[in-house]
Amino acid sequence: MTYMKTLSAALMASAAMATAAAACEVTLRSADTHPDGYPTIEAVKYMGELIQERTDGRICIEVFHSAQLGEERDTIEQTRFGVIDMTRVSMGPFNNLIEETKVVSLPYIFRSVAHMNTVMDGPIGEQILAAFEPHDLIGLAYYDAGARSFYNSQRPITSLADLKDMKVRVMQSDIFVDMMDALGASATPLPYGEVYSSIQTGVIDGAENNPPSFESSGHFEVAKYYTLDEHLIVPEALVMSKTSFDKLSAEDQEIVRQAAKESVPHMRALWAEREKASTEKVLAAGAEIITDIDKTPFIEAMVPVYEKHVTTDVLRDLVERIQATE
Ligand code: GTR
Repeated sequence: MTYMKTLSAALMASAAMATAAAACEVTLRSADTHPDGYPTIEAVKYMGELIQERTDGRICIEVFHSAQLGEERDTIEQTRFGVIDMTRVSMGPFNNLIEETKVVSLPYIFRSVAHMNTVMDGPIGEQILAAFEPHDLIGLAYYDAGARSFYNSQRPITSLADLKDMKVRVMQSDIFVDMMDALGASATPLPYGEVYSSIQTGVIDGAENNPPSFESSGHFEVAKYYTLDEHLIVPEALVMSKTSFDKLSAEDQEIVRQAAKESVPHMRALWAEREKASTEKVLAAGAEIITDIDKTPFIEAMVPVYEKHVTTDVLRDLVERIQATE
């Protein structure tokens, strides 16, 4: 291509983009802590494409990745107050705000990721989504986040004894602090963005997460021992500000809800691919993945956590129904 042709092609492309952007009467700003390309980000972008198509370009979503709009606790607050329109976060940081979310954050409450998906796709998932509304949030969908396991910079964990007295970062929820206590370790609740440097400088020994986060955060570079004890299977939530939702017509609200629903299978497919790719990447970089671990003592140690946190009839009923779900 000649210089002039390249230039006019570039000008036409930017004019087309400007027209598309101008056509968006409403741009919903959505926050996420993960880097661009992560399955949750791509799923919300996909949802945005569906919405744009179905509203003839009137409504768009702009995804702000890499915690550009803040850490999860902040984006939840900002979404409640309508400063941000949407946020995609783990259910963990909701625990101290919305009682029902505690149930899905209990260690070993789900027998497998498939069990979690069945529960969240059914009436229990619906009940928990509805619990967001009194807190000025509209629960739109659940995403998959696999299972979370421990990693650290010190030694391979093959039993509870190896975990003893280790300083481990957890998400900011009392359940996770009590979980670490029950396991004989010491919990350090921190925002996600502070974990890398805290391990690197020795403020903490490690953290816990799923393989895609272990990889995309770079934590594997500073904490190479990763033990697949799978103590938490916490679903992720995509929530919208009630203030922003109420501004949409009933028809547009339905389009948003439906597009969120349709983004779920797309997300799950991306998740499966990413889990595999992340595992390969960390192994190639020298991480050690310990799979030979007896989970029984870990599961048994959780009794006091359930006793302390499952304290109301609503929570007891949810726990029983989850356990009874095949
Ligand atoms: C990730 C999750 C994030 C965030 C992060 C954390 O797996 O997708 O939403 O919760 O873990 O540990 O803070």
